[in-house]
Amino acid sequence: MSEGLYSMEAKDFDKTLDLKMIKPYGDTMNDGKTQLSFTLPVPAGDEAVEAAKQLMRKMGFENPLVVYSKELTPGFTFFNCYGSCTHTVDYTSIHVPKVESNTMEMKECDEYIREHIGRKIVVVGASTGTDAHTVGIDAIMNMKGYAGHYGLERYDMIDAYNLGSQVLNEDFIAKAVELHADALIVSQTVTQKDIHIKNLTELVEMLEAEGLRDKVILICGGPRISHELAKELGYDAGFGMNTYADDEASYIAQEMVKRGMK
Ligand code: B12
Repeated sequence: MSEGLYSMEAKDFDKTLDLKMIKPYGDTMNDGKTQLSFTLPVPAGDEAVEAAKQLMRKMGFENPLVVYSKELTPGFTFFNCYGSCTHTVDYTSIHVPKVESNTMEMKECDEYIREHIGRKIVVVGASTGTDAHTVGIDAIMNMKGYAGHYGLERYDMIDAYNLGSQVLNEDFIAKAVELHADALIVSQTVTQKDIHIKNLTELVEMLEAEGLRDKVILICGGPRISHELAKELGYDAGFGMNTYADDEASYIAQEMVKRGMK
């Protein structure tokens, strides 16, 4: 084989995996190769591309490369870029708080409720405040479910009430009281200007003011909700992306048993 680039063999590439110092992988281990995109509030042109590269260097990327840029609307340019990340993280020191329950399939969960609680659980759900997104709460509650996981309405041992979207916190609470809810589940999708924090906090405060907070299991969910955030806001549990009705029904049932709720 000739000298130069083509003489490189697999053995020449870095294959070191150090979990205490991980960084993005592109072609070879530890090359740091990353794709990112962003918009800058300047018109398209050479200066805009240079600004994007300088910004990437400040973000810790070596060899910044702008592979695509387009002015979206006058004065705002969008960039697709590549660069090599210079930072690493210690994967071995990471601890992510998670909901602690065993996820059971629907039939198993129904059986668990029948055996340990002996009556149907009442779950009231809504997408609250100004949030108009219904697909998330429907994925959890609708009879047909989502991605092969049946929703709560399908469970024999759960009475599920989906109130839809843009439900005011006061109306949500009133309905929960009327239906004698065991669990309240809230979906929040829009997080612009932290509207979800304000809305979720208001619900907790209203429940506390009415002396209801400790009487229900309170859960929130959505694409940008984590269990950690939910706990901080005063919820019992939080569920994010790629969670299904099974996760939530199992948590509610096991939590009710833990608390001795009959
Ligand atoms: C469809 C959609 C809409 C539709 C909603 C229709 C409907 N009936 O729901 C319409 C067009 C109305 C819409 C409007 C808006 N939207 Co919109 N929308 C989307 C879109 C494309 C998909 C969302 C979705 O349906 N996902 C699928 C579901 C299944 O996923 P999910 O919600 O994450 O749910 C899963 C988990 O999160 C979890 N989960 C969710 N809820 C709950 C609840 C509980 C209790 C539990 C346990 C679990 C759980 O379980 C689900 C299954 O795994 C997203 C972009 C995207 N691709 O995600 C933007 C997006 C959410 N929308 C966005 C925005 C900004 C808006 C508007 C404000 C736009 C505007 N300026 O008018 C308005 C909001 C109006 C309002 N008042 O709320 C932004 C939100 C950005 C942010 N960080 O806040 C997004 C991310 C788009 C973007 N990239 O900018 N939108």
